Amino acid sequence: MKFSATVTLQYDTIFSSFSHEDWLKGLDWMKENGLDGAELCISNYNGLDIAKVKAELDKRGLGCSTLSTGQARALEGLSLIGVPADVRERTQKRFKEHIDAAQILGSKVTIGLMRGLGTQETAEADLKELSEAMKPLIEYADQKGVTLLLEAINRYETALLNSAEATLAFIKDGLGNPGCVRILWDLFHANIEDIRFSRSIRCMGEKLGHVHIADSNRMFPGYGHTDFAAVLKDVKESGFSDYCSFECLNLPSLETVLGETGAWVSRMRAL
Ligand code: LER
Ligand code: MN
Repeated sequence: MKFSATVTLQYDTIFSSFSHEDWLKGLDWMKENGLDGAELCISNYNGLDIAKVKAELDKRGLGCSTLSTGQARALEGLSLIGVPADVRERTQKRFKEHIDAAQILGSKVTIGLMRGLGTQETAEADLKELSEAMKPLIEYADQKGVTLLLEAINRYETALLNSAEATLAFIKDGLGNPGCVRILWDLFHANIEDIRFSRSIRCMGEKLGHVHIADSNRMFPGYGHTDFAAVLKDVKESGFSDYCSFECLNLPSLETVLGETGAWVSRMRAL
């Protein structure tokens, strides 16, 4: 099992302990605290030199776990569903740019809120639309050997794919179970939506591709009520050896996150 944390390259995010200007300091901190890689938050590729980003990761012996892509939904209105054809095409183009970058970085690509939000009333049609919009992305990712991560996100943020089981059902029945699509399981969302963590782990099996770590209240692990030792032991025993990535708020404080990450990761590795 590997560990990473979010670092953002262009726009600040509540999920990183570093501003975008300080992304290199963020990488230094990750290295110093025994993380294996960085989850990179990228909004667009205007003036972004991916070869340079890769060189900075390599210099520190860090990998890249996945590309976090959702900023462009809020900043540019990009979405795969519920938008005019030209916006959907721009969104597909952006995801293809992410896939190109992921191939260079050896990472995966997250499809989170930039898939579109849908509504409960139109969910069936929304998922059909999503399946169609994802087809060219799946074909492209498959050619490039890149994994797409569909994130299960709670009902207060989107009407679609809220639980691990709903996301798994969509991958199998809605997409035809392509090998290059797996699940991003975020423990904050799972705490709201899933029946039991152990049941989700068993259901997802090898379709689990990436884990987001945050406590039940989205604070740093240990400051809510999730039993991380039990969950991560279960995840490890299921055969998962990929990334668990911090995506918690800087709570209860920035100092806690910066000061406790290294020791927490060591404890989790020893499970
Ligand atoms: C992104 O990974 C996520 O978990 C969403 O809640 C962001 O809004
Ligand atoms: Mn997440």
